Amino acid sequence: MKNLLIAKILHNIADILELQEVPFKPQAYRRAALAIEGLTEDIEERQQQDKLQEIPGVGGSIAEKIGEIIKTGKLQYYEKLKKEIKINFEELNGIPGLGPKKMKVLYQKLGVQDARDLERVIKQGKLQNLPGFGEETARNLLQGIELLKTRPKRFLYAQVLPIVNEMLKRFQQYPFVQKIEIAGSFRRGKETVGDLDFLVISQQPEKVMYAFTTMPDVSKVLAKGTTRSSVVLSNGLQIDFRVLREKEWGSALNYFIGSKEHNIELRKLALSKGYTLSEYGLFRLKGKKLVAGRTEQEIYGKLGLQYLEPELRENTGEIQAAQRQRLPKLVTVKDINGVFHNHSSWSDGQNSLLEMARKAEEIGFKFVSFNDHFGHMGITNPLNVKRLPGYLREVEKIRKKVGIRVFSGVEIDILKDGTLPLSPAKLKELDVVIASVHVSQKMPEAEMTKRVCKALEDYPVNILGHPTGRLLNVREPLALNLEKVFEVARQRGVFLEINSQPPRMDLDGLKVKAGLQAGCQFALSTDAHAAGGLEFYPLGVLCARRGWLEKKDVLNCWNLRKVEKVLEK
Ligand code: DGT
Ligand code: CA
Ligand code: CA
Ligand code: ZN
Repeated sequence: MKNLLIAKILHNIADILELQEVPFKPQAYRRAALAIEGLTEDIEERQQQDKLQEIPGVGGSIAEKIGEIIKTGKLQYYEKLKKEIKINFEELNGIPGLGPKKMKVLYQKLGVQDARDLERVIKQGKLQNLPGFGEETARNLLQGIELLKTRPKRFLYAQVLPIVNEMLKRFQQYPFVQKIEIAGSFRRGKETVGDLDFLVISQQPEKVMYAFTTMPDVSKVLAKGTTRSSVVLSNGLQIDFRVLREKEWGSALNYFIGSKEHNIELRKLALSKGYTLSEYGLFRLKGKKLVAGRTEQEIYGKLGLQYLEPELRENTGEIQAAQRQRLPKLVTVKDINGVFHNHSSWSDGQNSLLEMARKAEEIGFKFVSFNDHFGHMGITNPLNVKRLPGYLREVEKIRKKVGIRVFSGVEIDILKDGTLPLSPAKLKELDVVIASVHVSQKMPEAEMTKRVCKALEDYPVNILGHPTGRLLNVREPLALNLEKVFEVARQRGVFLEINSQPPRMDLDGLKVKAGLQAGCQFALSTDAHAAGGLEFYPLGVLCARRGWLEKKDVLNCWNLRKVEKVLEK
């Protein structure tokens, strides 16, 4: 699961070397980074089998660096490079629209070292006069900086997932750890997390805290005690660790899974029933006798509630539903029979259709749907009327080579005026039509809403792709009246996409719930641009669960015959 982290570091190295005008090396790092993104298996397995160097672009020196990242989570060479260049590379690189070439010009001509410098030169009107920049670039960069400043520093779920898994593995191995679980927003499956919260049972808390505060990737110890410690990792992520007693495990787990809003409601309910609830247990108000605390089930039970899955605990009506025994039976990862919306090298993907299909089969899917870009966009190498027949023929060939159902289709641009660049008749020949907004993303709400609704009304669309268009930490959602869009989608039988790509997770749980209440149904997509991307479908399942969905609400859980039938246009 470290594939993406490693690819990211190698990409950044390529960028820095490019900035330093080092010849050839940047391309080598770039090539290795792209190959690792497209890898169909866990890179750690490759390393264990001593097969890193079979990856295209990976020679002895890069293989060694990959090993270091796997072992320590970071790379000395990269840290050194970052110090060598006089600019805050990661900060500048986080500004949308700013690449190494521009960074270099900005540093050489205007001495820009970080986002603050950049903001200053734009406001002074100095940047606009540089060759290759201009007013529009200045405006976009300024907007990007604003976004950086106003957003709290939160980590993507997928970014911290390998860290969580590694921590669990590491601590489960220690003989002095009886039990360890992750709580907080991560446990609730939120798209981003502020920090990580672990809970531990141990008879030797000193040993636990020593092991925790001396982990290889710790850059700072914020607090160290026997019941509670906090550290910051080199990437800036804070981790809280608490050691508990067994009799309070359930109540502590309940408290620290949260959310805070859920906790507050639950305490109110407890009080109304003559109890008080805290992280130490559920107590009778009179006499303070402990009534429950070992397990969460016990606590919810005493309060007259069904057990609540962590994903539901956001105080959006779950406690009332649990009182009436009306909680949904949430969809699970195992229920997903296949995934929609995947890209191949026919547009902007890294792997061939066959490689993607084989990976889907290996994961155990019963079907996979290919939806390469179709439209006018330059950057994504989209399909067009001329290339479409060849694409469909290739999909046809793939069908004979794998043992799963392969759907053909496109992800087609919803143009500015709400039309699609392919006729309804042609679209009907495809198995799966996904329509998405990629171009002209800045439009007033009324116009944008009309545009999206028009596309769904005038064309045979199966799925509305990444409905809000928001990219976590990078791009705000489209100005869109979702209520209206949901209504049209429901009338037209268009499935709302739950996109599993790490920076998307779009629709998110809350919006999924709103769509469900509006009577819509959902399709889960991976939006994979490399074979490895197919593995992120559990992220979409988290959104579905946070949105209260059951199997019947998610197309991917239906049997194949029913899926084929409902896709007919
Ligand atoms: P995050 O870290 O911002 O993504 O969100 P959480 O939910 O992980 O929040 P965090 O780490 O501050 O605290 C973990 C849990 O502890 C939180 O979900 C609920 C509980 N908690 C924290 N502060 C309070 C509080 O002031 N009141 C109550 N009732 N619970 C709290
Ligand atoms: Ca947290
Ligand atoms: Ca915390
Ligand atoms: Zn898209």
